[in-house]
Amino acid sequence: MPDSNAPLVGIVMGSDSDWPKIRSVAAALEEFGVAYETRVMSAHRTPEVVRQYATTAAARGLKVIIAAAGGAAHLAGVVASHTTLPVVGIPVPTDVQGGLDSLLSTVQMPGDVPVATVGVGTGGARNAGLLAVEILALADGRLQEKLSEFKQKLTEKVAAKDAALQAKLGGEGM
Ligand code: RP5
Repeated sequence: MPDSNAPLVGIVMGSDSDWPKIRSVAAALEEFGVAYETRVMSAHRTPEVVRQYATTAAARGLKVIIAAAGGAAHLAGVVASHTTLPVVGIPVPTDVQGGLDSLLSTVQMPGDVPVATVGVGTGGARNAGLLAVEILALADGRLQEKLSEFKQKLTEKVAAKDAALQAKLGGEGM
């Protein structure tokens, strides 16, 4: 019998210094009850570990890999080169124009080796988690239902904010 607690998503990051900047990815997965594992490995400092991880991920039961790195951020691309699993890239914020270096080196993959790159920052990391949930939901009706509820709550939240703003402004406007 398959282990229902076995991780379905692998979160890998280039350094432990990345974790505080991307932990919203894990929070998103937890919201949906998706099991994940978290590892530090570097495309440049430990290339053999990355190769090993990516080439064995599918056989271990992972369905999606999320890879976060900053600067010369090649981790997601290298992981994608070694697996047929979908890979989501998180560009980690840096001091270089907020992480433009990370963004470009994650997103600008050559044709044939896709990396679904999210935005830089907390929202991007959260979206990486949500995208992984959406991928898993293609084959999981329970997750599809949770995603529909999530969308409905978003609608309600924004409607409440709109109503609050209307009340505060009291019909101001031109
Ligand atoms: C990248 O280098 C890591 O993903 C991290 O964003 C950056 C700096 O790593 P540390 O020097 O903090 O370990 O590979």
